[in-house]
Amino acid sequence: MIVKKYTGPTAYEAMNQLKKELGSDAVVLNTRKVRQKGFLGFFKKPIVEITAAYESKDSLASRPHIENNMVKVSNELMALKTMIEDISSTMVKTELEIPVELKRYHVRLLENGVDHSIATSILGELNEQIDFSDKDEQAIHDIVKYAISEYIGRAQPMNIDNRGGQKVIFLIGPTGVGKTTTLAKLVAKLTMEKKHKIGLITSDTYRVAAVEQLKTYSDIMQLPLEVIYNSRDFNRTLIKFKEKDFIFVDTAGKNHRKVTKEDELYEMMNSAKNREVYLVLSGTTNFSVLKSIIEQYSFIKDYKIIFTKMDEAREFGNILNVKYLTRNSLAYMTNGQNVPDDIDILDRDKVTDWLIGEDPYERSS
Ligand SMILES: Nc1nc2c(ncn2[C@@H]2O[C@H](COP(=O)(O)OP(=O)(O)OP(=O)(O)O)[C@@H](O)[C@H]2O)c(=O)[nH]1
Ligand SMILES: [Mg+2]
Repeated sequence: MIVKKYTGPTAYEAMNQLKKELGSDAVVLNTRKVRQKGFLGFFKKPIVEITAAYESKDSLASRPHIENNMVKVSNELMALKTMIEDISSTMVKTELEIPVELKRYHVRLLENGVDHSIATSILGELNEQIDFSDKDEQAIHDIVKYAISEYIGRAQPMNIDNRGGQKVIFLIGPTGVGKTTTLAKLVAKLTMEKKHKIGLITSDTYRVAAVEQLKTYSDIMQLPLEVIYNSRDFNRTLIKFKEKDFIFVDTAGKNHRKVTKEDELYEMMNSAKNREVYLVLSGTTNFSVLKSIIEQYSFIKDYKIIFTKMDEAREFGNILNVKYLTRNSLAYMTNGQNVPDDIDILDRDKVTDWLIGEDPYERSS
């Protein structure tokens, strides 16, 4: 049996070519649209590829048990067909098509720092669901905007309803991303409500200055601060703080490549029953590093995400990139060094506008 591929601008033309060469006995195994190869192929119209199998007359005649062989061939064909269907179904997924109506959104997402495969997969999947060819500009814009904002999801800030008992809040993440500053912002905002009892813990004993840094904030806000060195200290401090509604735990920044679930920090985290964990990521970190950070922290399932230093970030695409990859909720965005003002609950509509807006730099005005 021989398997051959025929391509043409349309299925009709590919089929004609096939019939001319193989005759009408050939069996069509699969028909699919493919992109032309090479970089420029992405911009060209897809072509149709037909895969056909046929048995050459000579070989059939020369076999002694033709009937048996036909059964065998037919079984083989079935197996081959299944195999090719499997291959082509995975190929279609990676070759999602961006229709001309969505091209400009694709370009904008890329310009705004959304990863190529993520942008392609979001818009390509949208195109598989919705026919854009009969829609006007406004309708297309609304659909794309809605889709992106669904991917970003509703922000999940700190739940300050603590009827479920004392809440322990951990800020974790790489070095220097703004964990301590962000913690101070969150605590200061909560203190302003004047109705919660708050305790602070730092497990960052790695740097002398780190304890000092949090001590300064705890003095200003008149909140107790405990320094802990291990999980035994942590449990003791929880007991000491048993009257508190909220306990905030600042942790030492760690090179993400050295993060493991055996670290004592995670033992502590697991011993707090009612906890909220925030993974703090900087808006200035590039996507390939962010990818390896989220990979490294993936053993923690329930963390929410805070993006810091958005005032220094050039693009906002990483918000969508990280959300798309982790599926974890986004919570806050920080945009400056001022405690407590420079923090906001992540605004999905604003982020969506930045991602598909005409001018990515408009946001800074
Ligand atoms: N521009 C800008 N700077 C920020 C922001 N948040 C924090 N910073 C600055 O980033 C620097 C590091 O902040 P820290 O809060 O000490 O960071 P950290 O994650 O606690 O650092 P380590 O504990 O050493 O891992 C400080 O100079 C902060 O003022 C922000 O939203 N925007
Ligand atoms: Mg710190």
